[in-house]
Amino acid sequence: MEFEKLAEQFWEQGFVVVESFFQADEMDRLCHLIFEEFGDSPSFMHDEEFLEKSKADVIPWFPQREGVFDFDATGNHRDLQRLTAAILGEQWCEQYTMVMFSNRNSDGQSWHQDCPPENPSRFNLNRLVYPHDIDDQTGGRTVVMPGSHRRGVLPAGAPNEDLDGQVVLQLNKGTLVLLHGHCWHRVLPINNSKRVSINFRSAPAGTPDDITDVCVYRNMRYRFSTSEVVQERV
Ligand SMILES: O=C(O)CCC(=O)C(=O)O
Ligand SMILES: [Fe+2]
Repeated sequence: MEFEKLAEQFWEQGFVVVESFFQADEMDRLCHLIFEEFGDSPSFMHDEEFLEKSKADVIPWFPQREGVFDFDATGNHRDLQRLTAAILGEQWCEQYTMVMFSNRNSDGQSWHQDCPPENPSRFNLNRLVYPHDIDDQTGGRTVVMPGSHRRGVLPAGAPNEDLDGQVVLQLNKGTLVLLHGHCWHRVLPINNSKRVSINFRSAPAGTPDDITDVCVYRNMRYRFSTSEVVQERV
């Protein structure tokens, strides 16, 4: 694998997509585990205001916090570690594993940055693994804006509109996406199928653990730890 070339692409675009990074049987096993965990009609109580304004129609699960370690081997994949080091340098740190589940016919997620971009060297690195195909039929494709990790704050405006230059990703089972936390991204509405992604979040060495506590949307900044809108944007 050409780690340096992929790292270069990452720093140019703010993301990099590697297809067939993981084996299909490993993906099937994790997908099964996730569907077992969530069952048929899971619910998650983000407060109404957040759901309404962010359209973040997604239920997070942090397996390690519940003593579930079935995802660790995937996160510790040797080439994933190497690619991460090629991007962040040898001293990067692991944050946590977050599984994201979206129900059939749910809204996806509006444009956002995972953390405020004011300090370009303070960011999280999403390492997203897709354990099933996500295409036009399933909906829920991930949309990114190339180069936007260098463009500062996501402009205020309509939370979900198409933006010039956006790229809609094709996500086949086993695809890895590394995505800079300042890179503008969103998830399209989901059709009649469940959607999951697994995020092995990491960051440059020395990044505060709560780096993703405040998320930037086009209509607000939101703090998860206190469930409050910390800034209205117009
Ligand atoms: O599930 C995805 O494709 C993207 C999720 C996301 O926004 C994130 O992990 O920060
Ligand atoms: Fe995100």
